[in-house]
Amino acid sequence: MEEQPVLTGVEGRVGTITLNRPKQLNALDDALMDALGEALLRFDADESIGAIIIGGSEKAFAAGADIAAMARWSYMDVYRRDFITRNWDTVRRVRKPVIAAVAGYAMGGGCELALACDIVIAADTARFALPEVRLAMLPGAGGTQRLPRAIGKAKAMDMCLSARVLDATEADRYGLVSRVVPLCALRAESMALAASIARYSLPALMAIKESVNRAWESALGEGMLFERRELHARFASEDAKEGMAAFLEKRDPVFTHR
Ligand code: DAK
Repeated sequence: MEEQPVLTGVEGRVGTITLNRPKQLNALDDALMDALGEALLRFDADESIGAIIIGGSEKAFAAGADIAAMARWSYMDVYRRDFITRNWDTVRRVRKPVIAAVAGYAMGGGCELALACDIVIAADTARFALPEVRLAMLPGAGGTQRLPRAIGKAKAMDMCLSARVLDATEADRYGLVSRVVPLCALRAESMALAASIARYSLPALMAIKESVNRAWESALGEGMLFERRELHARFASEDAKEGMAAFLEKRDPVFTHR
């Protein structure tokens, strides 16, 4: 029987997605990206899910776009099929928090996929690089755009132009990842973080995610205005009333995600 390119699971309010082409180091081909997008959208639509984790194997989160597939394509193939935009951008449509749990290689498109997630937890074995220049390609799934915003122009240029590989400690120092944990703790730490996030009010999480992304993608004035409107909108939320009442009554809040 053919292997599923991604495996999914549910633990409490957390949806897990595991990239599953271990022999190809989770190289991202169309079948995998289609399946990943489908799983992300399914969890995003599922009322019982509050946060999503994307992980890979111990050796590789993902070693990039599938070079064997790309080697066969012409300009017309990728233009007409809208390569990348068609199925790689799905992660950007997800409104719930998405955590990348990265062990081993996060190369090229694998690094870009991690960058497109909201939080990156790296095992101490994680290795990040945008080595497309070695193929005479370029990081075309957001690498030249998200990386400078995440770690600054100088370091992004260094990574994109020299194919330099960052270890987990450097990636942490540069702000590419949120935390580094021992490999043996990656799964448990990612799950604990996701579960703690998923306990909060879902509309509040979605509003926070949207506001932070607005900061990332717009000028400060625009972002501040957006944040203010999102804050005002919290006053229409049942959970916000409950959260404040619970604080004043010195008890735990019971959120209904409304
Ligand atoms: N694609 C296909 N197969 C891959 C692969 C990849 N990216 N990475 C590894 N594999 C396969 C290998 O071919 C090998 O297969 P077999 O020979 O066993 O059949 C198997 O996985 C194990 O790999 P290695 O034998 O190489 O394993 P090592 O431990 O020795 O080395 C490595 C691990 C990660 C250092 C090495 O595999 C490596 O350098 N892989 C390639 C990394 C890379 O260059 N990644 C960037 C891919 S390019 C675009 C938008 C986006 C992109 C491009 C265009 N446009 C909008 C136009 C994005 C491009 C990329 O991501």
